[in-house]
Amino acid sequence: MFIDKVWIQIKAGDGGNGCSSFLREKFNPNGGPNGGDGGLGGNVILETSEGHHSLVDLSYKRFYQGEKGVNGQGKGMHGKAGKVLILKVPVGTLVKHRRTKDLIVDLAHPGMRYTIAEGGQGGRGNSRFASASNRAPRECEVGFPGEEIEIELELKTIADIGLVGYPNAGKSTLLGALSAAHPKTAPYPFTTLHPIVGVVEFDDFMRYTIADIPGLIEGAHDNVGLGHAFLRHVERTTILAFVLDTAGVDGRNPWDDFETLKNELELYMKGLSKRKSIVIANKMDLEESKENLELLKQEYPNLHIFEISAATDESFTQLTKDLRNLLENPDQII
Ligand SMILES: Nc1nc2c(ncn2[C@@H]2O[C@H](COP(=O)(O)OP(=O)(O)OP(=O)(O)O)[C@@H](O)[C@H]2O)c(=O)[nH]1
Ligand SMILES: [Mg+2]
Repeated sequence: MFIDKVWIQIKAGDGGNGCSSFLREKFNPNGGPNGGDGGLGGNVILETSEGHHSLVDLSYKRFYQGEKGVNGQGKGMHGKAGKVLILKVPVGTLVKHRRTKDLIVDLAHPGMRYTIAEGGQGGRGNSRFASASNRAPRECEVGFPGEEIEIELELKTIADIGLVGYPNAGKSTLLGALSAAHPKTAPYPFTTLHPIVGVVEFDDFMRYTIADIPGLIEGAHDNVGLGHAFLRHVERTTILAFVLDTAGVDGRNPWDDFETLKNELELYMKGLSKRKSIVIANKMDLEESKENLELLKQEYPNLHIFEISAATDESFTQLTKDLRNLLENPDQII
């Protein structure tokens, strides 16, 4: 299951209570106060994890609570702090106040940690209240409450390249060919039902990520097809790669597809269609694609167009290198 939006209630652990007690020994029957402090309540922390690709793990439960600090005890024993609760989220998770929608933090990098609710301080034991005028205080504090908050988590995938295209254009076939990801591919529309991110790795350890999202069709902004729901996952990509069915297998043509796709992006988010873009002219193994490609080039003489056949090309080494080059030098893209 893929879930990219969820709201949860969080409460950090309360502090442990302070203790009221007095030293009682055989030869010291009226010893001083020795009640220990309560332990700190456990914080609740959000942590990004590269092993998590959706917020599904947080969708089964609404309420998450940090552990309470242990109460203080006699003989000056302070209570232990409550255990910290760590909630793992995918990289690219935006954390907002549930009601105001104000952004609290953008967990955009791997290994990021953010304390979303702090545990309460432990209450002081009676030994803390001793003074010259009151050497036998009975007073002690209860622990302070942990912070509470309701948050909304929204995943906006962060990838270097976002594949955008009509259903069946070959986006998933391409992702499978370029990376180690194994997305499902099939000759019918809407095979991909949720975003998948693949990683392309080089011998010098450079790596970049590619996000494959469900296909878009005209009217997506009116919720036709799968609608715009998944476009948030290409909002934050550096380069958009429009994957076109150059052969027009489904009875359309690549230049109209390109215009419609750009239009849908713009209707989803103003300015998105102006993002640095390239075109991947796919299905070049089919005869009809040759003429269509020439017409596409005539229509868009300045576009970066890569001609490929995701299904039949034997090597994608050049394409992966070219994409790397563009990521490292995005100014080359007009
Ligand atoms: N002839 C030919 N067929 C291709 C090529 N690339 C993909 N296909 C076929 O086109 C069909 C759709 O491919 P997918 O990769 O599932 O397409 P998609 O863009 O991910 O589609 P959705 O997930 O539905 O949006 C599959 O049957 C592929 O085998 C290609 O270069 N040449
Ligand atoms: Mg697909």
